Amino acid sequence: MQLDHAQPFPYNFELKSTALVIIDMQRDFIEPGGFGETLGNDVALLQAIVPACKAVLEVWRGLCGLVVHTREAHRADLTDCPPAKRRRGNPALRIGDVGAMGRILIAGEPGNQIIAELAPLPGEIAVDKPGKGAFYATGLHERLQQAGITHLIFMGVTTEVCVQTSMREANDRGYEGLLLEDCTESYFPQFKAAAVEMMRAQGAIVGWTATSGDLLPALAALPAQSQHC
Ligand code: C5J
Repeated sequence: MQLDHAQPFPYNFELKSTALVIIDMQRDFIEPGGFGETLGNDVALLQAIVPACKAVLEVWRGLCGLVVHTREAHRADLTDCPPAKRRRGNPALRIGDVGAMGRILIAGEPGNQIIAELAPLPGEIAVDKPGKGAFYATGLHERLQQAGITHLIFMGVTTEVCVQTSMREANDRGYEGLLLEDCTESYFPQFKAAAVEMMRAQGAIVGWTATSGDLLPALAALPAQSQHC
């Protein structure tokens, strides 16, 4: 299958060897009252991409494509949280502190759950990642290799932090990555714009970009495949 309008040039992929990777669509970043908002961010910016993400996820599921969800999450005892990460900056709440939705960025806490609209289904891969990238200390690469995955289509938040880091990690591991521009967002629109430009610059030095409006018609033309159902 080819996405003719992908940038900087058409993107080719096969459904059976492609995973949809949804980065950190967790309540604490997306919902009012969560960690993101306590940091002074406007979560409405991130909420705006939920319908587009949901539309892609539903079609992908209908085709039995492999789905990967990530959460930025640490163990309750913080043994996987470098002190430098916890110390950084001057936030009102630090990783592990108790916020409005439980302990900040701690696995299993209410705020650490993926938002209901995109909640993982049984059989989908859900990864707790202690870093910004989806490949650091998660075993994700091994699971994707076992599943025969060579291509990754990315959605999620935030564009210039966990999404960009994950795409760069994937690129260094040999995956062909594509970012859906209308399915990713940042608290800082100028950072999103810069990150998108950076990834596809220099002949797709990190990967490709396209929109859900490019992907969905291409997927609609496909028969369902059973490999990942
Ligand atoms: C951040 C993320 N921004 N998921 N996390 O700390 O991008």
